[in-house]
Amino acid sequence: MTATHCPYCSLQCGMTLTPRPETDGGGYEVTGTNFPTNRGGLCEKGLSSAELLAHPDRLTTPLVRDHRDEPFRAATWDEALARVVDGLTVAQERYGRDAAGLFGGGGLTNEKAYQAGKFVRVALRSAAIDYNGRFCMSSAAAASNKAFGIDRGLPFPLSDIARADTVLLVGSNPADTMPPAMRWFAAGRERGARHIVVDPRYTATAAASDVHLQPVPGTDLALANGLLHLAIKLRLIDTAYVADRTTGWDAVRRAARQYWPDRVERITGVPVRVMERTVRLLAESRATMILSARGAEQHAKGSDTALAWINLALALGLPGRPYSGWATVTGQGNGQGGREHGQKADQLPGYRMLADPAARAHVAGVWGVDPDELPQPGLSAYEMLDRLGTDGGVRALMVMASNVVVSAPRAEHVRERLRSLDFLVVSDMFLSETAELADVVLPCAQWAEEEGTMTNLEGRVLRRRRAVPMPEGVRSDLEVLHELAVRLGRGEHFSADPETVFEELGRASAGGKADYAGISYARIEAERGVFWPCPTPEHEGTPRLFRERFPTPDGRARFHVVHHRAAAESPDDEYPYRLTTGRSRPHYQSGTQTRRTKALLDAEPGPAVEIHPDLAARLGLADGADVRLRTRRGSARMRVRLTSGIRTDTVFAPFHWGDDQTVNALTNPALDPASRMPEFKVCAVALDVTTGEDPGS
Ligand SMILES: Nc1nc2c(c(=O)[nH]1)N[C@H]1C(S)=C(S)[C@@H](COP(=O)(O)OP(=O)(O)OC[C@H]3O[C@@H](n4cnc5c(=O)[nH]c(N)nc54)[C@H](O)[C@@H]3O)O[C@H]1N2
Ligand SMILES: Nc1nc2c(c(=O)[nH]1)N[C@H]1C(S)=C(S)[C@@H](COP(=O)(O)OP(=O)(O)OC[C@H]3O[C@@H](n4cnc5c(=O)[nH]c(N)nc54)[C@H](O)[C@@H]3O)O[C@H]1N2
Ligand code: SF4
Ligand SMILES: [Mo]
Repeated sequence: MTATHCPYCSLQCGMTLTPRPETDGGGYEVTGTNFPTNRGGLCEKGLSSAELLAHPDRLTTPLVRDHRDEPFRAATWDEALARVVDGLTVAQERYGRDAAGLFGGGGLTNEKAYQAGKFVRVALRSAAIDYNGRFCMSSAAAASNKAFGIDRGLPFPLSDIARADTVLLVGSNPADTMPPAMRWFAAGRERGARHIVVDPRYTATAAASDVHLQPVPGTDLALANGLLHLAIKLRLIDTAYVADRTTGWDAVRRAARQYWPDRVERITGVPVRVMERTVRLLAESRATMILSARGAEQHAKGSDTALAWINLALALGLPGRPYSGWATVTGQGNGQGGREHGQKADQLPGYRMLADPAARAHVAGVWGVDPDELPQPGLSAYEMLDRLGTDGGVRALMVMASNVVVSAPRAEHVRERLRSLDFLVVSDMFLSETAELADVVLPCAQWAEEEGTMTNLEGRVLRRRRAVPMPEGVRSDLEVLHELAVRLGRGEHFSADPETVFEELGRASAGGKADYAGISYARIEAERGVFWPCPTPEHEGTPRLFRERFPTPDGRARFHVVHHRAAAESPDDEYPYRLTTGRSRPHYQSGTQTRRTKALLDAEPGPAVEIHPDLAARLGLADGADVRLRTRRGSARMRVRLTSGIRTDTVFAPFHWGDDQTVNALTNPALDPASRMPEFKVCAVALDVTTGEDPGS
């Protein structure tokens, strides 16, 4: 029996894997452990995760092919890696260094994320690296950095939620996306805490709360400004806090005048009296939290929206107060660590910036290279995908831990761009929809088969331990990157040993914002995780941030003036409804893993689009009917699920499915100017009633 952590979301629930006797079907029994975040709890995804370790679809040998229209054939690692090196170097010789690139993932361990960033900058000497976290945390990250000078999802331990008197969740549905976290919300409510949910749908999370605000998708910024306007009018501002701990209030106070309640009700659809009740609950409790997630952030104005809620939190004096503050709920398993160690286009380890000469000098020193050798910042995730195969774009791409054909916006276009590449290599445990397009597929180890560290939603660095042997034929991404570096003639700069890489990562991060220098494998083990920043072995780590000061040059948090604007696409005669997208409880992300898990597939065998019965009646759609969703970018087919919990002008669909059920065939790649986040959460859609078996034709 070995204690490790779940392969899926950022809660990183503690679990043990125990071999089950062959007489009992074999495989592994998964049990939740008493880790501080999940306290024994696991959701159905974690519980069923071990089924994939020995799944019949599991890749256990590299696959190659000479032409994309041929089937794959099994190859040796030697041949596959030789092809990868050849694909990358030929593209670089033909088109320049930046023609070879890597698309990474927030599910990768800290060690792998660090190694991926270093591999691209040092072994390939290319600028072309970004990752799927751009589609996840980037708006919240941009806002946190601007306002607080640091980007750590929760600036307090998860269990603090139980101690808050008022919690507002904006665009966050933990009852489905992090079920075991609900214990902390439930504990708060038992103490009498009030919970408020802002979501166009009446979610399971909303059902467990006291107040539900149901805005038009894409209007959270106006709502936050409207609440601020009311807080000023009702004299609820914490003026002492604003004076002592912040800058920029006067301009924000003036800007808030434009958000008088009637106007905000017209924009958002939230009644004035509900806004008044909300702002009183927020201001009049001793400990108040505002928690943000993808619903508010995955917009072309996602970073300004996050800033608007931060403005409200600062005006009410919340950040740094006990059991209070603004926070964002990180998503992927290593969504937090994945954004700290340099797999982002503009970033170096320790959350340093690639364009900063001092940062370049420090990291180049640790890497043993000349700072001038390091490339400058490259393109963000969608921009990289959009330009694949074009002049100045990437021609040979490695995809590691992302299934972009399903999860990137405007997915059909992304598929076309991938097809236009000279060379595509995908590392995955399964033949994902993206791997199906590749020239070379590398079979990677699964979470429980290798050592590494993850940084959970609280900024707690934890050890994901090897619990089971790695099947023959697969390799860890860490080893693969090391071996490729060796073959590219840069092997002396790389290691394949996780602990060695972690120690180097610590040195590279030293003095940076996300400082891991004092964290070691032994400490993580002994202390059940260590919170960064942790600059020295003597430092105890930092569970709570902002107590005395903010990590800005003057120690103060910064207000920012932000204004409402319409979504990039609004409903019209041709596309009359709003589509928003997100998650359903049994499935995870692009579905590569959970669509292969029996219990999860039984629980939800296909995607369902949620439609209000009034809208359905107007369209003549019955529950369970087939419907085709159509936008300016493409179409997708789905089953109808009637629910009176959704707005009548909005439909919701999950993005966990591929082929002609790919929701991202529909979504709008309009990008946030600061974070480069696509507008996953709102676009204009038409619903076509279909008949029978093949609604597409
Ligand atoms: N079951 C499951 N759990 C997961 C994942 C998964 O794929 N499946 N993925 C993990 C990852 S990577 C992430 S990032 C997290 C995401 O976790 P969440 O952010 O909780 O999940 P989402 O479903 O994307 O979005 C949350 C809510 O936003 C609402 N919403 C949509 N548009 C708007 C809007 O304009 N404004 C507001 N206020 N709300 C809106 C949706 O109705 C939805 O209920 O979940 C993690 N956990
Ligand atoms: N419409 C819409 N689209 C969205 C979102 C939305 O809300 N709506 N949410 C966005 C968000 S928040 C996110 S995080 C993205 C996520 O979307 P993706 O980036 O596609 O994430 P996953 O499905 O987790 O992809 C992980 C892939 O890597 C494989 N994998 C898992 N672990 C490893 C590993 O250690 N190494 C390697 N090499 N492979 C591994 C898995 O089998 C899977 O195929 O989707 C985004 N797309
Ligand atoms: S909540 Fe997240 S970490 Fe916990 S078991 Fe479920 S998927 Fe795994
Ligand atoms: Mo995410």
